[in-house]
Amino acid sequence: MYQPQLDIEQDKRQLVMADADIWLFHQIDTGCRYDELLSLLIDNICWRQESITLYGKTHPQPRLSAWYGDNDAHYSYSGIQLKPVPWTSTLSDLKARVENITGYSFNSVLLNYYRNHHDRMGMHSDDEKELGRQPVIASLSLGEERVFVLRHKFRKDLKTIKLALPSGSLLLMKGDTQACWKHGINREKYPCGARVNLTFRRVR
Ligand SMILES: O=C(O)CCC(=O)C(=O)O
Ligand SMILES: [Mn+2]
Repeated sequence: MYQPQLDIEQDKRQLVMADADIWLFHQIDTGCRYDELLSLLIDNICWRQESITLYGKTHPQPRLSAWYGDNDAHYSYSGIQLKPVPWTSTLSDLKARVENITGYSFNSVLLNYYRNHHDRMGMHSDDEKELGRQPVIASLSLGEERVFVLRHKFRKDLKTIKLALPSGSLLLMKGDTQACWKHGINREKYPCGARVNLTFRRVR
């Protein structure tokens, strides 16, 4: 497992990588216990299973997802058009906490629900034009620890990075990260519990 280098500040670490600007905050204050927040989100978010078309074939996505945000924060990826569901009090409270910690402001959040070890997310970059150049994405993980994989798009000499994302961690990706790296969540070999991930974004 890749060990990120410690930054001088106690609560966050910077990943030392070429062509990326990634920070990991441990155990952020979410205002309530992580397991309670996880159950609340699993029970109350309007989860959907979208279908994606790859090479002319349509498949259900191997996870559930939901898009919340300001009215005008429309987003599309892999041919899926997303109209935001309005902020709930839980999500706008989490957004304010994440903004406070990171110093960036967001107008939307994509939530992903990995129900078990089969659920996953393929390698991709969050580089849609709505996110602008050098998007800033803050990714909060709750529940089962899963492995976040990062692979450079062009440099074959750089090793694939595997980073464990524990419950309550916040991963901040900015700078050239999306332009130069792909990331994803692999399926796990052995059964595991549920995980919810929230990626706060700013859509233009
Ligand atoms: O679940 C994760 O940690 C990754 C989520 C992600 O990459 C995304 O929503 O674009
Ligand atoms: Mn992503």
